[in-house]
Parts: sequence; structure tokens; C-alpha cells
Amino acid sequence: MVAMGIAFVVSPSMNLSHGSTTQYLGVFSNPVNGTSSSSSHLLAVELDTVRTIEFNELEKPHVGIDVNSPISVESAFPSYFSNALGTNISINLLSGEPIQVWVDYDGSLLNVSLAPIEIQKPNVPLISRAINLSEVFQDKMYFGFSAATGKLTSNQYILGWSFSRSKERLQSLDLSKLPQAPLPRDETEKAPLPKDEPEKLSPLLIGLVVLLVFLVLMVLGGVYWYRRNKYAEVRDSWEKEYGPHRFSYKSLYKATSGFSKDFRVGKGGFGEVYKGTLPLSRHIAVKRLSHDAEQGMKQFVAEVVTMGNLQHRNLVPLLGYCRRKGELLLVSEYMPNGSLDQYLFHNQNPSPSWLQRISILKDIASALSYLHTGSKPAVLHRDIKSANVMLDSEFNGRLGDFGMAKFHDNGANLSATAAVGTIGYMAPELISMGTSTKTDVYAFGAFLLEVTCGRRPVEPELPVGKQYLVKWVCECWKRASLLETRDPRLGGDFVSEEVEMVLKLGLLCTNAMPESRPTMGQVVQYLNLDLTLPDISPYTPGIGAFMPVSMEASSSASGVPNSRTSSITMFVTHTILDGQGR
Ligand SMILES: *[C@@H]1O[C@H](CO)[C@@H](O)[C@H](O)[C@H]1NC(C)=O
Ligand SMILES: *[C@@H]1O[C@H](CO)[C@@H](O)[C@H](O)[C@H]1NC(C)=O
Ligand SMILES: *[C@@H]1O[C@H](CO)[C@@H](O)[C@H](O)[C@H]1NC(C)=O
Ligand SMILES: CC(=O)N[C@H]1CO[C@H](CO)[C@@H](O)[C@@H]1O
Repeated sequence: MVAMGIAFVVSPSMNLSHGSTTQYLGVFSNPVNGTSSSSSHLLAVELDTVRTIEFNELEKPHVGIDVNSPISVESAFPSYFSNALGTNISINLLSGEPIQVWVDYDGSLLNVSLAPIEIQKPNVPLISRAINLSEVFQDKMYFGFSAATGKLTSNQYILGWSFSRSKERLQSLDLSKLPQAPLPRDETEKAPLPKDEPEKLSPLLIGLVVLLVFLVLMVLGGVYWYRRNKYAEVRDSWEKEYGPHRFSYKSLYKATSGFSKDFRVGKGGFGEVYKGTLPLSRHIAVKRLSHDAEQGMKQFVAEVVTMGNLQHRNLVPLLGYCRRKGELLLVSEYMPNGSLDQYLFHNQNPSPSWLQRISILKDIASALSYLHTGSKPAVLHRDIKSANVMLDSEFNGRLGDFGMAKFHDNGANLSATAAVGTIGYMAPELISMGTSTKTDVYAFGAFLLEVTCGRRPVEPELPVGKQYLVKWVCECWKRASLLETRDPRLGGDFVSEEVEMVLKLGLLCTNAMPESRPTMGQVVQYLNLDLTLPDISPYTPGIGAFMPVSMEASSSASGVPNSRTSSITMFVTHTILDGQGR
């Protein structure tokens, strides 16, 4: 009962601190002054190596089954039944030779068998004891080995072990591959100290149902944690109502092959865009936006979802979103022909014909008109430009990237007076009055001129007189050479009346005075020639009054511009309204 030696232990906890450090196999506390509850639910199969010379004659090395207490419920002197000889042969636990131990449990009988390493499993177990382990075990049990040696030095080694909940699946140990037990650590001491003989134990083979279930749980747990981190998302309770619009990060990760470079189709001021393929070969574009602030996220997501509900043949369908820490992912339909600016400004792509251009302009005007009037309150785009005009497989214009400027605004957490947009497309009153349908009309006017003239609204490299597109077109009109501002890449393939009308409409939309700009509904009618342009001249107040949004603005009150902004996106804090525009 002194219980020194090694044991196979099944315990409800890994904390064995209640166990005695020198006795009771290190797992039980003293049975006399407390078989306390702390040591209950413990099962141990012990190989007790207590030395007769130190304790009374009755204490001899033995094998035992202990339940909740170091006092064995069943024990036997170590021996094995020889299948060949049909007799019991005793085993010396202190010989230093490896021993095999089998522990079998079938739900009612717990059998323990011993044998020297070279002997097969005996047909008759050394101990066979009826125990209902369901009463001993709890839901979760840990298993392992524990040993205690008292004041003696003793080396005990597990050379190998195998465990299974089913006999059929139990892996047999290849005994030839087992390591050699190391030499005793303190071999420098006078060689074979009688009290020091090392003891070598070998495989314990067990079949306990509860234990393997626990093992499986551990493995599953590990996989779960790994995946949880890899695909971690941020999800707030207010998002519940947007459920159908929410994509799981995992599905997006898979669709884009882990956001691999090969699937990256664009990189801009707002983030990177990836092409992805969902199951059923549905092509999507995933825009990854990083942001620092959760502030305004709720409103932004609400807007995204609202926009997802907007349906118009000239809008890029927004399918949904996903949120992660510091990151927002927007999922939209994939547009195979990219964005319009790639055709206008990159010579390797074919220059769109006038027919294509006017048709795209009509498409975008119609989409914008729908945004402004199709829902209440009006949805603003806030960042109309050729880079945000996508082309579908039939080369129809599709307005994309709604509300990005707004997101950026929120994400950068700017002061209320600062606005974000793209220089050249920003209406002069944007700062003082904020965004409105009129500021969208202004941007659309700049876009009309951009597409017709094949150049960006502001090009600082050009000679002074040509830098600002609105101003330059107006100046040319005064000199009666309006048509000369058209994109030279058009060649002779254009309709003069249409080009002229579009240029004038561009100037009308970019009128410095918001109340003088047409509505998008009117713009659609002008483009379709359902309505004739009002009588304007290059001298009409507000026409051609491009007020360069000054660079120094970015260094004033609103602070340092966010480094994530692209080079063409600027922060503006003030502007000077010059009605004469000259
Ligand atoms: C061998 O040992 C077992 C268990 O100790 C005992 O039940 C059995 O009678 C023994 N057999 C012989 C042949 O001594
Ligand atoms: C335990 O031993 C008994 C008697 O030898 C045998 O009938 C039983 O099948 C054994 N159980 C296991 C699980 O090995
Ligand atoms: C073992 O104990 C459990 C729980 O107390 C009980 O449900 C089950 O019937 C018992 N099994 C046997 C074979 O006695
Ligand atoms: C001009 C251009 O690139 N058109 C392409 C648009 O996309 C369709 C489908 O992918 C292509 O067939 C066109 O050639």
C-alpha cells in the first residue's frame, strides 16, 4: 500500500498537485488522512516496486488496480501465464528487463496482463476484475503515466505505448523498433547498488472507450482553433438583419485561392481587388479595404446593403460583404472588360469608338439618374470617374464602387469639414455644403468631358492653359474651336453635333453654381436628344469656372492626409467661389 512505482493513470484533471510527491504513485493523497474527493474519479493500474528491505515483509512488488485510492481493489504478485507451458511464471519487476503490460477493458471486466518482452500476450490475464468504469469516469478524462519512488532512486521508462478504443484498431507495437532503455543516470556511483536497480516497463495497451473520445475531441479542437484564426471574422449583433448579404471569409478565401497574387486584378487607393470564382462558376470581384476605425461601420454596411438592393442594368451588382478585424471585403459581380479608364488612357487597349463612348455615357447617366431618384433618400455615388466605370462582357457601362469615398471618409476618421473625392471631379461647393446630387452631377460633367476629350480633368504636366479641362474646353469654345478638344484617338469617326452637345453638357454640369446644373434626369434626356440644351454661351456665369482645389488645402486644418489615399485623391478644407470663373 506504500505504492511506489509507476502507474498508468486515468484522471479527470491534469492537475495532480493533490497527490503525494513521494508515495502513492504521485497521484493519490494519503488514504488515511483523507481519501478526499480531490482524488476521486481516478483509475490507476500500478506496478508497485516497493523494496522489501525497507518495509515490512508483506510489502512486496505487486501489480494492482487502484480506484480513487492507492489501496488496490485488486492486486497480484507479478507473473504471467505461459501459453506454451500452461503454467504461471513469476516476473521480477526489479530485474531491469523490459516488460510488456496489457490493460484491457470491455465495459465490465478490466484485465491486466504482464509478460517479458519476448513473450506473446498471455491467454489468461494476471488480473481480471469486474469494474463499472462509467461510474468512475467523468465526461472528460486525461490519461498518462505517473511514478513515485520515495527516497529510493529508480529509473522507469515507457519505451512505447499504443492506445485505442477498439481492439480492432489498436496498433500493435513493433517491438524491434523500441528504443533501448538508457543506462541509469548515476552510473558513476558504485555500480549495482542493490536499492537502485532500474526497472523497465514497456507498452501499455488499453481499450477504454471514454478515453479515445477525449483524444478525438482534442484533435478536433486543434483543427477548430487553427481554422478559427485563419478565417476569423468580425460580426456584430446589428448585422443580423444583413445576414443574406454577408459572405463568410472562408468562402471568399477559397474563391480567390487565398487572395493569391495571380487573382489580383486591381490595386487602387481604396484597396486591392481580386477576381474570384464561387461554386457553380459564378465570377465575383472581391475588394479588400483596410480601415482603422469601426466608427461609422454600421452606417456604411447599411448603405452597402441598401446598394446591394438597388438593381439597374448599368450598376455593377453588389452582392454582399464580409468583415474582419481592420478589414472590410466587398463582393460584387465580376466585370470581364475592366474599367473604362484602361481603354481611354492606355494605348495598348483599343480606343473606344464614338459610338461606344456615347453609349457608355448614356449608360452611366441612366444609372446615376436611377440612384438619385430610384430610392428614397437618394443614393449618392460620390466618386464618379472613368476608373469607377466598369465594362461588362457586352461593353455596356456599369457604374461601380458606390459610396467608396464615403467609406474612406469614415475609415480615415476625418474631421467633419474635410471631404474626400477625386480632384477635378469635385464640385467647388463640396466643402462648404457637403455632398448632394448636385455634386454628383458636377462629377458626371467632368466625366463627360473626360470621355469626349480622352484626358483627365486635371493634368499638371500640360501647358498652363490646358491643365484644367473645364477651363480649356471653355476657352476653346470662345475661340470657336470647341470640336478640337475631342480625343485625337477618335480620328474622323464621330458625329460633330453629338460631340459638341456632350462638350456643352459637360460644361453645363460643371457649372460653378450648383443651382444652375441640370438634374441627372435632364442629363439623360439631353443625351438621348429628347431635350435640347438650354441656350448657354462660354460667357454664361459659372460656365468654365474651374476652381482648382488648391494643394495647400491638405496641409491645413484637417491634418495629415491618410497615407492610404491614392495620389489623385485629395483632402480639401476650403475653396474660393469665383462666380466669374476667369
Ligand atoms: C495462475 O495465476 C492466476 C492468477 O493469479 C490464477 O488464477 C491461476 O490459478 C494460476 N494458474 C496456475 C496454473 O497456477
Ligand atoms: C478478460 O479476461 C477474461 C477472463 O480471462 C476474458 O473472458 C475476457 O474476455 C477478458 N476481457 C478483455 C476485455 O480482454
Ligand atoms: C455502469 O454504471 C452506469 C452509470 O451508473 C450504468 O448506467 C450502467 O448500467 C452500469 N453498467 C453495468 C454493466 O452495470
Ligand atoms: C474590348 C474588349 O476587350 N472586349 C471584351 C469584353 O469581354 C468579352 C468577354 O470576356 C470579350 O469577348 C471581349 O473581347
